[in-house]
Amino acid sequence: MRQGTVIKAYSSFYYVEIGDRLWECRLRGKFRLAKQNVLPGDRVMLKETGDLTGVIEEVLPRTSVLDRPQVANVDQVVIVFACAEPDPQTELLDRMLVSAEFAGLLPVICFNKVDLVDEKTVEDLIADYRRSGYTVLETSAVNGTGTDSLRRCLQGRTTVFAGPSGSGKSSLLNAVHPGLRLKTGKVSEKIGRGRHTTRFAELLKLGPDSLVVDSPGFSSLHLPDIDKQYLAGMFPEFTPYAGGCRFNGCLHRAEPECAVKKAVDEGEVSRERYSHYLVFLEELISRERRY
Ligand SMILES: Nc1nc2c(ncn2[C@@H]2O[C@H](COP(=O)(O)OP(=O)(O)OP(=O)(O)O)[C@@H](O)[C@H]2O)c(=O)[nH]1
Ligand SMILES: [Mg+2]
Ligand SMILES: [Zn+2]
Repeated sequence: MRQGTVIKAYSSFYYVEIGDRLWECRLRGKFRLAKQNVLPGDRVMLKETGDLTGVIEEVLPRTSVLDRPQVANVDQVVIVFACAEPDPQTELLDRMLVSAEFAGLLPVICFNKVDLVDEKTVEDLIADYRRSGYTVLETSAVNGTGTDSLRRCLQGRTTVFAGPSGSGKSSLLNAVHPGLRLKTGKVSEKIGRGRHTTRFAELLKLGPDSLVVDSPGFSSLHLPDIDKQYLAGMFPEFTPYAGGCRFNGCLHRAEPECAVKKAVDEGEVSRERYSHYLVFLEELISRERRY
């Protein structure tokens, strides 16, 4: 048997890299029966069936798995949102931050297309996130702003690029690494959204120990099954206050003497982020009721 890494998967084929050769593989039936997905980034054992063709016999243990986009064994998520065209949806961004945290991945926020808006707009977008302790990059794939910082941030890691269609994920990857020549597509003028140009998640090599996954954009995201008590811990800016609430197990919703709510009222914590927290909390609670 040989060991390799799944680069991409489509229809019922899995492309597995071993050394610098690509093997076209199928899945052993037991995976289909168990409904176990084999994902880009997975390390697998395969049995040779012909010239550069094989059957995947085993998936090796994963260090991480992200649900959307579905990838295995990455250590960082660069969440790309455009400052405009399409307009950024901060609720989706906050969902993605929570999901990255839940998967144990380091999130980096990348506000792209800074060339399309004035400085004040960029600062307003970024302020809440920097204040919350996130790493935030400002980039433009068109004029090169921030591409050096982005390249440095990818160095020595395996990173997945995630975000809405048209935010510029593929364009940014081309900007940091022109050799990739990824396909990009114009944002529709009529509906102001991307055209889903990237169709499959694909693992790409930037250097000997730097890998990235370019992935298809998405516009909605189902939260993972998080215990409602843990949700607040996934909003890092709540942490310094959470211990000061009157009730143990305070969900920072309608409880009296809630230190998190007080911090929101006093402008210490972003009201918008807090309102997203409440939306997510309600989703998790109504999901618990259904089970
Ligand atoms: N003005 C401006 N346009 C950009 C920038 N980055 C990307 N674009 C444009 O935005 C459009 C979408 O870019 P893509 O790179 O295809 O976006 P994507 O996120 O990969 O989209 P999907 O593959 O559909 O998920 C293209 O027309 C790009 O030229 C930028 O920094 N500034
Ligand atoms: Mg793309
Ligand atoms: Zn509270």
